[in-house]
Amino acid sequence: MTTQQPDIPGTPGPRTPDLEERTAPTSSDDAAMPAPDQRGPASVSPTGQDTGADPATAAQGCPYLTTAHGTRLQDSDHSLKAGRRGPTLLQDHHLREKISHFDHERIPERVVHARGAGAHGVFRGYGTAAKITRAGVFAKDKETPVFVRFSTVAGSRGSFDLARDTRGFATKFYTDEGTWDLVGNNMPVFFVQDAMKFPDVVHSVKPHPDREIPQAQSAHDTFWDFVSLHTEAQHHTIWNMSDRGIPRSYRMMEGFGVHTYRFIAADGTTSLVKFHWKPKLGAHSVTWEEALVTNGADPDFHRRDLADAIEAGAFPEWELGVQVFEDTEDQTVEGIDLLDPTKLVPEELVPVQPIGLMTLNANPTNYFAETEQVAFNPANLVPGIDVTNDPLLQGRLFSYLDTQITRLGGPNWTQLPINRPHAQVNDMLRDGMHQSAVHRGVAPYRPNSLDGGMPFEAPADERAFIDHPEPLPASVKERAHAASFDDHFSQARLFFLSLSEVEREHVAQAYTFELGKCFEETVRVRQLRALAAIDARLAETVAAGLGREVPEPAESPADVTPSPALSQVGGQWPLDGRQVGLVVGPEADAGELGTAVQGIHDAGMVPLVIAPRGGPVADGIVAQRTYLTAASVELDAVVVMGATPPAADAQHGLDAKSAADAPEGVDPRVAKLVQEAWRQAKAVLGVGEGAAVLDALKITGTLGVESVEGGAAAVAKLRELMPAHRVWERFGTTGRFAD
Ligand code: HDD
Repeated sequence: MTTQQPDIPGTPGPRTPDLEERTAPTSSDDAAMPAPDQRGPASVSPTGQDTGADPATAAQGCPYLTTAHGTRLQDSDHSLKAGRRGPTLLQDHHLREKISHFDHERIPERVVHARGAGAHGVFRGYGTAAKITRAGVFAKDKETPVFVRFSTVAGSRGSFDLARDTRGFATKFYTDEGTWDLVGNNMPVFFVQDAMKFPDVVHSVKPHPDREIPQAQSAHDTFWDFVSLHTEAQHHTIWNMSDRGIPRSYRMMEGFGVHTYRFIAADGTTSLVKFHWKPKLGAHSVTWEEALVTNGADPDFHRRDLADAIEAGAFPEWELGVQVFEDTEDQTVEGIDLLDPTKLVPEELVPVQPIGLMTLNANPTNYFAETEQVAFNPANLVPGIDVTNDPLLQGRLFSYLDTQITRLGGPNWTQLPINRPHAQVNDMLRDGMHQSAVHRGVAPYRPNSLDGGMPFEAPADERAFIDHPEPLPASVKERAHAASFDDHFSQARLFFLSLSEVEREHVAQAYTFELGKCFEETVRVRQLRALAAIDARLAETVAAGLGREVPEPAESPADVTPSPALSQVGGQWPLDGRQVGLVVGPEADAGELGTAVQGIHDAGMVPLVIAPRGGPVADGIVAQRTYLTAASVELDAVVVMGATPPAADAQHGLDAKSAADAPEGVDPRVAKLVQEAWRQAKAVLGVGEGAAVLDALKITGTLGVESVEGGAAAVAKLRELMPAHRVWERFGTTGRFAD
C-alpha cells in the first residue's frame, strides 16, 4: 500500500516559506481557498449579536491557516518527525495545539434540554400591555431582538427529535432595559410543585444508572415509579402521553411560561399573569407511527424543519399573550391556586390577550457559539416583570445561573456573544475564568471616591428588581405546601375530557405502550390506579392492553368542565410552510407539474418533487427527493402526478412486506409512501393517470382522497383539505371514548 507523500519538495515536514510565498495560498488546490479579500460570515447577527466572526476580533480574519496566536502555517497534514519514518517530535507546536484544542472541543451538555435548535428573530410589542406593565418591550411597535432555543428534555445532545417528551421553548429578549428570559415549555403545567423535587423527577426519566438505557424515553420503570408515587405529576404526564408529546414541528408548538408572574405598571399597580405563545400555524403533532419511523429515518427532523423554513423565508411567528388575574391576597381563580405550577387556568375562564408578535427570521451562523452556548435564566427579569412565590419558580431562580458555571466553564458566560446583553453593562463583578473584559479603574465597590463614584445607583424609575411590597402571611418556617396543592387529578381529567375522540384514543395507546415497557408490576398497577382517578374508560382500555383488571381508583374522578381550547383538532390554520409531495413517474407531464409547483408556492406552501431518480424532471424542475429518499412524515399532503410504474431499482430500500404488497404497475416505494400518508390521515390526490395509482391502492373514494384533472385543480383541492391539518375523520376509533 502506498501512502500519500508530502507535496512539498525536498526535505519532508514543515519548512519556513520565504516572504513572497507567504502572500499566496499555500495549498496547491487554490480553487478551494477563499480569496485573500474574502471576509468570513457577517460579524453581526441579524439581531445585532457579535457572532464572533468579525475578522477584527475573532477566528477568521485572514484567508491563511494560522495557529491560535496568528502565525501562518503551511502544512496541516504531516506532523514533524525525525525522518519520514521516524518518531514524531514533541517540539511540533502545530500538532500539539491542534490535538490539544480538539481534545477540549466539547463542553458538558445541559443536564436537561441537551438537544435543541435555535433561531434569531424579533419581537414587536402591540402596546396592549402598556397599562399593566412598565416593561418597555411591550410598548406599541417597539422591536426587540430575540434568540429562541427549542429543545427536548430527557435525551442527550445526540438523541432524536421525535422522542415522546416535553419541549423547551426558551426566549431571550435583548431589551433596552436588560435581558429578559422567558424560559418555558410547550406544555402549560409542570411535573412537580416544588423545586426540591426537580432533581428527582429528572433522575427518574433519565436512563437507568446501571445500564444507561433507555435513551430519551419515559417508557421505563423509574419514570412511571416516580409519577405514580408523586401523583402531582399526573397532569403533566397526560400531556406527554397526548399528541402534544410528539409535535409536528417546532414552528407548530404552543409555548407557556407555566408559572404565574407579576406585572408591575408604571403607577406601581400590579397584576398576575400567565404567558402563552400562540403559533400562527396552529399547534399540530405527528402520529406515533410517524414518530417511530422518523426517529430512524431522520433523527434531525425538527432541527431541519426549523432551519429549512427560515432559510426558505417561511418565517415562523408566534403571538405572545397573557392571561391576566387580579393580584389578590389568596392568588386563586375559581379555586385554582395560581402558585401551583401543576395547574392551568382554562382559556374559556380567563382569555389569553395578545400583547406582541415574535418572528424568527434568521438561522444561527454557528451552532456551538449560539445554540449551544446560549444560557437562559428565569431570573433575568426587566423592570415591570417580577416573580411570584410559586415554589418551583423560586428554585429555578437559583438553578440556571448555577448550572451555567459548570456548563460554560466559569462565571463570565454573560460575556459570550450570544449571552451579551444589548443594554449597556457596568457591574462590579470581576475576574474569574475566561474573563474577556478589560475593566478599568481601581474601585469595583461602592460607594467609592476613587473611580469618580462610578458605577452609580440607577434612578428610582429605571431600576429592575423593585421588590413588590407583597404582604406575607404571618407564618412559621416549615417544609410543607398549601392544602390547595393536594388536588392532583382533577386537571388531568379536565385535559383528557377536553380532547377529541381520536386524541383520547392516542392517549390510551401511549399509556398502553409506555406501561407495556415497564417491568415492575407494582409500578403498572399503581399507575392504573391513577388512570382510574382520571377516567374509567382510559383505565379500562390501558388495563386491557396490559392484560390486567382495573384496580381501585386512587380517588373518585372529579366533576370538571372541559376546555375545548386544549384540543388540537377542529380548527382551520394557514398553509404557510406546509410541505406537499408531488410524486412523478418517468413520463412526468411538465406542464401540469409546473402549474402544481407554482400554485403550491403561491399558496405559501413548499412543493417537494419526488421522482424515480435525482436530477432534472422537467424544464426548470429538479427532483428534491427520490422514491428512495422521500419520507411520508415530512409531507402534509401527497399528490400523485401521473403514472408511477416500477423503476428498475424498485426493490431498493424496501422491506420485503412493502415490496410484496405493492399492486402491479406501481413502484412499491410510491405505494408505501402513499399508503403511509393515507394511514396518517393526510390529503392524497391523483392527477391524470395518478388516479389509477390511488385505485390500485384501493383508497379511491375514502375521505380526503380525490382524483383531479390537472395541477391547478390539485392546488385548489389542497387549499380546501389542508387547513384542518389532517383528514381527522379518516382515523379509525374504537368508539370507547365518544362523548
Ligand atoms: Fe428548567 C433548562 C424550562 C423547571 C433547572 N429548563 C431548561 C430549559 C428550558 C427549561 C426550556 C432549556 C433552556 C435552553 O434552551 O438552554 N424548566 C423549564 C420549565 C420549568 C423548568 C418550563 C418549569 C415550569 N428547571 C426547572 C426547575 C429547575 C430547572 C424546577 C431546577 C430547580 N432547567 C434547569 C437547569 C437547566 C434547565 C438545570 C439545564 C440547562 C440550563 O438550565 O441551562 O438549570
